[in-house]
Amino acid sequence: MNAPAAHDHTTTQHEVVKRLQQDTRFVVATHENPDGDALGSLVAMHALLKSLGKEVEMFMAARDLPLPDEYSFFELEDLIHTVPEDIGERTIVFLDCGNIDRSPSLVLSGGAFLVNIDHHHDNTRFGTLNHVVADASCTAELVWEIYNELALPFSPEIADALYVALVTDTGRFMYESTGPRAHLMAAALIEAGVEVETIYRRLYEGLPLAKLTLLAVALSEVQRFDSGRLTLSVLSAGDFAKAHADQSYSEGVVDHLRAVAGTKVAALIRELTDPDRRGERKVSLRAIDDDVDVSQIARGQGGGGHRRAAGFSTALSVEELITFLRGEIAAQLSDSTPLP
Ligand SMILES: [Mn+2]
Repeated sequence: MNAPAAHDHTTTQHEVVKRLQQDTRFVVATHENPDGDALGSLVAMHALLKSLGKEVEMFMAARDLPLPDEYSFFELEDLIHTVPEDIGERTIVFLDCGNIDRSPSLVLSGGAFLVNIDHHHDNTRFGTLNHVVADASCTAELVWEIYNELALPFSPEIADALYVALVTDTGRFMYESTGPRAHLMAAALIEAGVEVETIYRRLYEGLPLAKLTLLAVALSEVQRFDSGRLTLSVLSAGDFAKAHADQSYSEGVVDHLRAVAGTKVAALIRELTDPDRRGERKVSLRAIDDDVDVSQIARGQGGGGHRRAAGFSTALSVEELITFLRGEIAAQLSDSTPLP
């Protein structure tokens, strides 16, 4: 049996490769609150450009640092927090960014050329060149394929970065997005030296006690609506303070909510604690199947994401949010599942 073909996106991939080869100065950037895929893709693309002999800097907002503990091993080289003076002459490579508004690097849109490499189906195609592959398991899969096209070797550190992106974005190879390419990529990376168990420990063990405390609070405040089809929890700024928890410690909480029987949509509402974002809340949404498209709900509030995993920020109160979410779910399910 032949190996499954690469995605049918070879044209844009060639165009990306041409750009990377021909241009000389770059900035690489990703979305705010970067996750494993964002960071792994960023680090791997930075290294790729370096190995092509390019001048490249990595843009990340100061407020996204320090990175969450599980990602603290990522080495962020050539890191900048402000827009370089010569931005108008640089090519910007955006990674894993569905929507330019989700990126604090919005200001970077003054670049000479924007390359947009992503796998969000609702990507707004804000780039000059858009390499958007909705059925890729992660953005890092696309970066890995670019390495392959260029026949560039990568260091064990880059293999680790790509593997972390792959494992986290596929829910450890369990989400719907996990295709044959994801497993081929994993095999190649393990052959390149990834130590699977080391990565497992970095990502999922050695967690700060405060993270467990915060999870306990979230689980003790679970609420269910409409016969349980909406399962949600709320974390206030006070909950974070009491648990001595960073905002990033809430990562993964929503997956516990999704797992409850009868749930169609799980939501975690958390109040932001940054002084400059007081009163704002972040909402993480998960759907258990295709009956509800949570990215559509998120877009209604200026956010976005995948059909089964999406999010948005809002100034709405908790009560308003719950009303909004129940209404959106009811609207999407109106044909098949009328409210009792
Ligand atoms: Mn991703």
